[in-house]
Amino acid sequence: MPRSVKVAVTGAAGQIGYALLPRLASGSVFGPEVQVSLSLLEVTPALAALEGVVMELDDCAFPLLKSIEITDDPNKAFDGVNWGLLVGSKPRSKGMERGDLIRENGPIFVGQGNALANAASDVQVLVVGNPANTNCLIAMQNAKAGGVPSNRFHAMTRLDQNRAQAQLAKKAGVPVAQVTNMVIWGNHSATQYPDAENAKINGRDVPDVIGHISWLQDDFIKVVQQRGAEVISARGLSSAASAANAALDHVVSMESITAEGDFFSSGVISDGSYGIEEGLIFSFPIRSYGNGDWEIVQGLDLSAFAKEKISATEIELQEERSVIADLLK
Ligand code: NAX
Repeated sequence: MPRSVKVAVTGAAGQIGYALLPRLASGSVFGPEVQVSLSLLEVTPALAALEGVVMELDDCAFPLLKSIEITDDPNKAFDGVNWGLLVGSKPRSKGMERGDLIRENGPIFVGQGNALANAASDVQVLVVGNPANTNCLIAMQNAKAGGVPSNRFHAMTRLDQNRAQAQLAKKAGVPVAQVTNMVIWGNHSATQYPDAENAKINGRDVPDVIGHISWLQDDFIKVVQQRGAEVISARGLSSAASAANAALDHVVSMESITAEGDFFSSGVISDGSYGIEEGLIFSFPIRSYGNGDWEIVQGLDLSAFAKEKISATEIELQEERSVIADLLK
């Protein structure tokens, strides 16, 4: 019998959901031997639209798609799941401050954190919905009481990593696959620090290959930090295909053992590595063991420039946490 995996996707009727679900169901993520059951969560008013997405998934006739359930109840959505992709959250509306968005979306992740107690014992969670790091912190803290280990929670910074790799590849005129060891430090926000100093192109240090240090310390960082806003201004909608792709890249990385010497970026609970306050959800370079466990890669050199950037993003995360302190158990 083929192995099977049950995946919950929240906000499944949204635009990232639309790009994510066919690829999950097609077998391109878990491989040709693994059947996929989808458990899709939406708010009640979006269930009708979600039915339409389910019709389309049916019409794809994916041989590996075992079942699809839809619900507006988080307790049902997370029942027995091996993966929880927490995409759903309210978008930032016109004139809304970041603090308002944090307050608006925080309670969603209290409820979903509690409901994750119903998940399978090997559950892994990826929070995509913004503000991703702080939402992840809320879900992680609230899931603790239900026995879900804190190391199962990740906030997505893989899109930022992919964006940074793409920019470096363009600048160096090399295929993107040659850009490795790309770490995004900190928050998935405009304070994130994409670290070119530790990245490699074909195994060589990026500053040695590109040489243009002022570009690396200025334009490169700004382009990566502002890429989401740039996509919105061009498309009129936020990144969806690339966000879905990054979420699936994260799943594939976590389901595999990271190659010796390599790492990828993910927002995980800080253990104090690199001087970051313990307990924050902070994006670090991590290596996966392929079974849900991971480690933060130690020993990367950080210049004074890098330390200053990393400190700024840590302070932003501490401030975000203070806005939702009452939601942390
Ligand atoms: P959409 O507005 O298209 O979809 C969001 C969906 O979530 C909607 O269908 C909505 O009904 C649903 N939803 C809202 N509250 C919910 C709840 N309590 N339970 C279940 N579903 C709920 O947004 P989309 O473009 O799909 O983006 C989703 C989230 O990803 C947003 O918060 C967005 O800011 C965030 N992003 C995060 C990225 C990252 O790199 N971490 C990048 C892309 C994206 O901007």
